[in-house]
Parts: sequence; structure tokens; C-alpha cells
Amino acid sequence: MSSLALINEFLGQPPNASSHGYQIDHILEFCHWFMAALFIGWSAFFIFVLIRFRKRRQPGADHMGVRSGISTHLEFSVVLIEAVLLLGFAIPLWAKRVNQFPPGKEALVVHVVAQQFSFNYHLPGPDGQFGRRDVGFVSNSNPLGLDPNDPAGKDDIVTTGELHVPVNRPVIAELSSKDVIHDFFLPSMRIAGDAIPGSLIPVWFTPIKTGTDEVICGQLCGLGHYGMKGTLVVDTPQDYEAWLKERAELSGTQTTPPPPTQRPPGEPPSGPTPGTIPLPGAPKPPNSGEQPKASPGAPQQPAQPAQSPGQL
Ligand SMILES: [Cu+2]
Repeated sequence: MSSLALINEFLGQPPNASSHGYQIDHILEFCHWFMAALFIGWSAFFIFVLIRFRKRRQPGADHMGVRSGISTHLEFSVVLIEAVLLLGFAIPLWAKRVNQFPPGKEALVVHVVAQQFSFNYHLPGPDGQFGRRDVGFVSNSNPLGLDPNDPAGKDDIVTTGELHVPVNRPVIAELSSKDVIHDFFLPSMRIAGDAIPGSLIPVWFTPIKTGTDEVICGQLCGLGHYGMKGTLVVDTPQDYEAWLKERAELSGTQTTPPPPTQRPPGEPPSGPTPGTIPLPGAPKPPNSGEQPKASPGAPQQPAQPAQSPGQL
């Protein structure tokens, strides 16, 4: 805990776990203290003006206005401090994030594919090569559409919800989305990036502490947005290797899940994700609660009486 991080802690910011995060924390903390000083200064000035220029004491308006130059100096100082913060600290830090990526060989590259309402991760496996992906191969058992005919994709690792990374090694996450705009936000790593359909947006960070951190979606992406959370586990290099090995073995033995008609009772049916708004003109899902209108005089036919919503 740093004695200078009082406001960051007060605002509930999780402890930093990345190599660049302390720079962001310093800027955040300084900005908050600066804003607090401005708030107190402007509030004091406002109260002073209310008392000093009250009508009883100043019955006539002074058309000359302020004669002292102190307010000009104060305002210039505020602008100068803000310009130094922006041009001297914030922009260089941002430029380093977006321009100075670590070399691909040194870094761990992972594809992050967001969807309503989870994050999928695609790792290249022992051969270090990502298999080809195509939207035509997307299915329940192949959420990222890995091409089964591509030899580079045979050993690839695909996980949902939980990502493991080794400590003290740069991680480049290439972000994309299957449906709407999401945001891959790692609060403890002080990094975030939008996942946009049709775009590949890289972000990078270097974890410096082992442990479990939270991954959240930072864009309002639908009714289930509140539950779009995941886990980032920062492992020691040995634990990471063990996890990779375990995942590689699992990916070799995974079986295709049963088709929707053979699913166990209680499991949600396939179709649009609950909470999403169907496109205009899209076919209505069965049992959507809307009864077909009967023509006047015709006997009412109950639609699928065995599954009507009122029956239990
Ligand atoms: Cu989202």
C-alpha cells in the first residue's frame, strides 16, 4: 500500500499487478488530488465572492471589473498543469501501450474472442502456430470456428471464461468479437481494449504478481452484460507449463457435446442467447408467449397444450 494512493484505494481500485500499472496509478492519484484542490479552491473563491460582493455592501455595479492580475495567473497555472499532465505523462504512456509492442517471440500471444456473454481464449498450442478460423465452422462444440482440416490448429487450445498466463512475461491479447462490441477489461492489470466484430485490436501487459484476477466486460453489451466476467490466473512458469500440458491433453480427448435434441432435461435449448433482441424480421422462437390470433367465430385451438407457459 502506498501512502500516496489514498484516493485510488478509497475508490475501490484493486491493487496493481502489472509492470506499467504504477504509472497509471500515479496519474490517476495526482489527477484526483489536483481536482480536489481545484474543488476546494473554486468553492472558497465562490463563497468569498458571495460575501465580498453582497448587495448591501456593493449597491452599485462596478463596470471596471477585476483590476488585479492574480486570477489570470491562477487560471494560467491550472491550464499549464493540465497540459503537462496530458502531454508529458498521459499521451506518452498511451503511445507506449499502442506503439511499442514487445516482440512476438518474447511475448505470449492469445486471441480473445468475446461473445454475449463470455470471453473465449485461443492459444496456439505446442507448435506455436494458430490454426485457421472460419465463421462457417462455428458450432456448439467449436465456438471459435477452428478449421478441422488445418494441421496448425490440431494442438490449439480453446478455453472459455478462464485464461492462464505466466508471470513476468509480456502478454499480447488480440481482441475481436462474434456479435456486438465488448470490452476486455483487466482492472488489476490496468489495461482494457474494445472487442469489435470485424476488427483485431491488440493490447499488451506484463503481469508481475501471481494470483487470480478478474476479467470484466467494460461495454454495455446486452441484458446479460452484468454477468460477463471471467478469471485471469497468473501462474509461475512451472504452473503455466503444467496448465498448458493439461489443456493440451484435454483438447485431444474432448468429445463433441450431444446435439440439442439429446440434451439432458433442464439444459437451455439452442437458439438466440437469452436476453438478446432478435433482428427485425427474424423468425420468432417457439413458445415466445405470443398466441396466434384466431379468426372471429372460429373455435380456439390451444397451441401446443403440453408446453403452454401456464402449465407446470
Ligand atoms: Cu460484453
